[in-house]
Amino acid sequence: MFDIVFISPILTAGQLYSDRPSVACSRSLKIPLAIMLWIVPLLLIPLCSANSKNSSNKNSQHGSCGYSPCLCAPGIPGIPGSPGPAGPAGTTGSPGNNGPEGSMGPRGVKGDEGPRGKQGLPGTKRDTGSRGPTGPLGSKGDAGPPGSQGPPGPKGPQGPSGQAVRNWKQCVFKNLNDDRDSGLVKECIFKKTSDNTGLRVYWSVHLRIYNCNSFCRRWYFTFNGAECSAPAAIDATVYMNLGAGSRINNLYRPRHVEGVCDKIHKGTVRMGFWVGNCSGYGSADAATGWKSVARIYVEEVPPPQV
Ligand SMILES: *[C@@H]1O[C@H](CO)[C@@H](O)[C@H](O)[C@H]1NC(C)=O
Ligand SMILES: CC(=O)N[C@H]1CO[C@H](CO)[C@@H](O)[C@@H]1O
Repeated sequence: MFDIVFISPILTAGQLYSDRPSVACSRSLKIPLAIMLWIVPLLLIPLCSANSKNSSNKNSQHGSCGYSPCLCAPGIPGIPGSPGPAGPAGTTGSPGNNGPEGSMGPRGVKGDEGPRGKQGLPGTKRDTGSRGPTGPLGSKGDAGPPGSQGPPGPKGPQGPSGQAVRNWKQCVFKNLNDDRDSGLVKECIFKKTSDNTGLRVYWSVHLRIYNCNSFCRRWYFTFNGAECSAPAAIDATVYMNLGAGSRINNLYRPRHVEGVCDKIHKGTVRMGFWVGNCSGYGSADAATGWKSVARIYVEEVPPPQV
């Protein structure tokens, strides 16, 4: 009741100064409401304090002094007024400060591969550098294992014809017993293979002259009917100074007639063994071969040294 009593005069004053009562009423109500919110508590405070003092201290002077007005019970609070209209928009505030830096975001996914770049220009050729120094000789390596045996090589070309294969022949005559005093005793046919080679020949047999004094017989070779002339004849002689009458001898002795004749053409060569006169001596009794084998040996030999 006290509150309303005090507020009413204020409202009345507001109405008195207003030209339009209706509007002024709402206006007067509005302003006092804000003021009331201030004034009511101010008015209540002393009342409450007086009551509290009363209740707290019975012996105080105020308690006894203000006891009578506090007999009135406090009124019920008034009905709150309706809210006023929204005020005009405030001016734009100044921009605030920059906030703190945020934490690093998650790693992005890998992008697609870019297109292939264009081919670059060809580089310029540089001059050849100078030769470097020869390096030191390396150490000798270990010996490798022996290799397997290779296949046999091809057959080589035939070498030149030499005298490795000897060309020779012998003609043998058993129990010849040729008693002629002159003429051809025997022949042996030989095949000579070269013009440059020589022919080595010999005759080996028993020869004899008989019943004569100072007589001689000669045995010799012929080649195709002619005695050797390169270098000379191949012959032998048997001479006896005394061998007739009381000094008769019948001397069969082995004889050997041998030599080499050059410059005989290749081909067939008729080797002849003859008996005849010694130069300067007449005929005499001769015999060739007796109870033994007579032989003519022929061999083609290389040319002599120069
Ligand atoms: C051998 O000598 C005899 C006697 O002197 C002679 O009659 C004969 O013609 C000679 N033979 C040859 C081939 O010269
Ligand atoms: C109304 C009221 O609270 N009165 C009090 C005043 O003080 C006396 C003494 O303390 C109290 O007994 C009363 O109740």
